Amino acid sequence: MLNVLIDAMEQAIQEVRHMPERAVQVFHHNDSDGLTSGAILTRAFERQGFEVSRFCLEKPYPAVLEKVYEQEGKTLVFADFAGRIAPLLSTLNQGRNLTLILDHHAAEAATDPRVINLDPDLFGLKGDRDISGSTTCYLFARTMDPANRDMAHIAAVGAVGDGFFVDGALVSENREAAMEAVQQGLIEIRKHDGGEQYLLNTAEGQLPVVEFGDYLDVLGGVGYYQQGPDIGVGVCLEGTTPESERMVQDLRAVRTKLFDEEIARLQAGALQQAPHVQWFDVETRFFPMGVKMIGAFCDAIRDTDLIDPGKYLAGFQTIPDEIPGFGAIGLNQVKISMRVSPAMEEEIRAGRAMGLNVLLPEATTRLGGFSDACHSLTAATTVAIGRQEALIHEMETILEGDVHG
Ligand SMILES: [Mn+2]
Repeated sequence: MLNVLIDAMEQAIQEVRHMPERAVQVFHHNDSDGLTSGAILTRAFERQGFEVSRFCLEKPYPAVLEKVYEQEGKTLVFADFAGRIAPLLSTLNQGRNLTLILDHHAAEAATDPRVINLDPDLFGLKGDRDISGSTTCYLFARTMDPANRDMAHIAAVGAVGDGFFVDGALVSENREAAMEAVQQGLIEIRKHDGGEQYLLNTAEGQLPVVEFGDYLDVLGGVGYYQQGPDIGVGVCLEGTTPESERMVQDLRAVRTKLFDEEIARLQAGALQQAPHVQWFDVETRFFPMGVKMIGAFCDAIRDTDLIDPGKYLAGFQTIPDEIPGFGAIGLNQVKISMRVSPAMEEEIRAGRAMGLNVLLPEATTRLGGFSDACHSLTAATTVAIGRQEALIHEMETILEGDVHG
């Protein structure tokens, strides 16, 4: 229920106000929903006189969380991730810091009273339909101060960026935020046959929100290790600048160049073949792009004649031992992203082939890796560097067992 969520936000805000330091640390995701979430929270807390330290993370890696929770007496806010790992944060926190979670993914309740999970999933709202991370942060900001209504359009950008539409239109709380922005003259909604188009009214004219979401995704994903997220948060709050325009253009060119070089390597025989899985390892060649790019690259090649349409596709990318703004950290992990061809997509949908949401987490767990976002047709996890072949081998073992069992 929305009322219960707002009440819980109200109480959490009281707790924040009772903290001895007027300072918060905001940790947020690097896609368009995550950047808009970070922007909304930063401005809302600053308006209340808080000093805000903002950190953009591609994933809430356990090693990063352990370092964060070496602190004591701080106010920590997680946005657009961490809803599901509230029990882990509780274990790390042990009552020592005030932790707020403003996520919208499937969530679990916290077990430490000083970890307050405000994920709407725990309050009967659907995070893949009704409410984005940005809209969750917007509701929180508005509860803190009604003046934060002027960020409704930023919430709508995040909601469109995450792409959760019903019959081509935003619904529920996401729609409320968009309508508020329409009333303020910051967004225009155009109806068409397939649903609605959302347009941002800017000083330079109208900009489709879908395009602006992609702009933010490039800054946060491709530009992750080059201050892209900082530029992206600035763009959410102040609009685009010549600097941001130049950066997005450069980042798109870098992405094209690095993808083309990798395609050439695959054409030259870099794609390795196991019985059911074809795989490759870009190692550190995608740097300085973020590790979201290995998934984007798999997407780009999954329907080409580079790959065998009858096998699963897996790509590895080494995760740098560095979090921008946070410093060096020994992650020692490699990310694996998996996709399938359109033909295999049909097999999985029909239940004739194992979904990636079963295959990859199972193999990853056997190697003591970290599973986060796994769906039946797209999945990604991390394992220790050097375990790439072992992971492929585990998947083959699981698939053999499935075939003969
Ligand atoms: Mn999101």
